[in-house]
Amino acid sequence: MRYVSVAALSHEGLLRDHNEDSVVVGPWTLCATVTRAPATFHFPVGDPLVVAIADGLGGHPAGDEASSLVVRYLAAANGAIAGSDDVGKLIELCHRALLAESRRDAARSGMATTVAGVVIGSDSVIVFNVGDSRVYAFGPRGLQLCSVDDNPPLPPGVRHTSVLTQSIGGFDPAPPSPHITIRELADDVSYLLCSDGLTDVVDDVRIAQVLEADDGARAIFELWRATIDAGAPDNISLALVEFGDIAQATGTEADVRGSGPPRTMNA
Ligand SMILES: [Mn+2]
Repeated sequence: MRYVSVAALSHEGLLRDHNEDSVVVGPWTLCATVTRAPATFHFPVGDPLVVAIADGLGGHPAGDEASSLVVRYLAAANGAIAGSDDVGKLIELCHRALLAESRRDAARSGMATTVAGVVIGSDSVIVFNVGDSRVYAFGPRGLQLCSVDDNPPLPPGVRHTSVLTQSIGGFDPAPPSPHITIRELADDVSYLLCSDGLTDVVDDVRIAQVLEADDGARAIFELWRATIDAGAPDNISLALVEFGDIAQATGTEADVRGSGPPRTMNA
């Protein structure tokens, strides 16, 4: 049986005093809290599975609550996201919910977040994003950026900006236009989701090196470590989505058991 494995981590970084990123892995959410180590989840391939990262906007109030709201909405919809139309509707729903929160409480006025994620189906992967959190595919063709950064054009020599051209929530009542693409599911292509806390300080070449050398929780740990080594000025959230087959896993387990010394019943 084919399965999806997801390793994920969220960390405040070295300069920020708290984490405003949130993560959803199927029915599980991590709402603006911190994991000290990657967590790993396994799901059968079949029912739709949503995995996403939301980065609450700095400079706006309640970024942690904005990102938390979005991952909670996605988790609640997990399993019922039938296609890209549903993803678009969910993002619009999140936008309206954040605007309502903004109106209800002046201290939260303009609360906003990015989102970047995938919905894994039985034979397809929906990739979606608003803002500058990213989704990469990694496989035989190397590392490929699948999401579209909603940043304005940068002047020559400038690599990064925190300015976004659209977000979920914020001051614009019109809902954002999410970037949504559908890809064929391939077992040898994995997906890395990350907030800009990774990509502002670790370049694509280094990301590809890590994904080439490691997988699962080890790869997530090494990407986190590369960010820390680079000073980790922002919150960092990562999720790596990979595919496997339970038949292979069982074979490995049997091999390991078979290679050990014979067991006796005497405890
Ligand atoms: Mn960020």
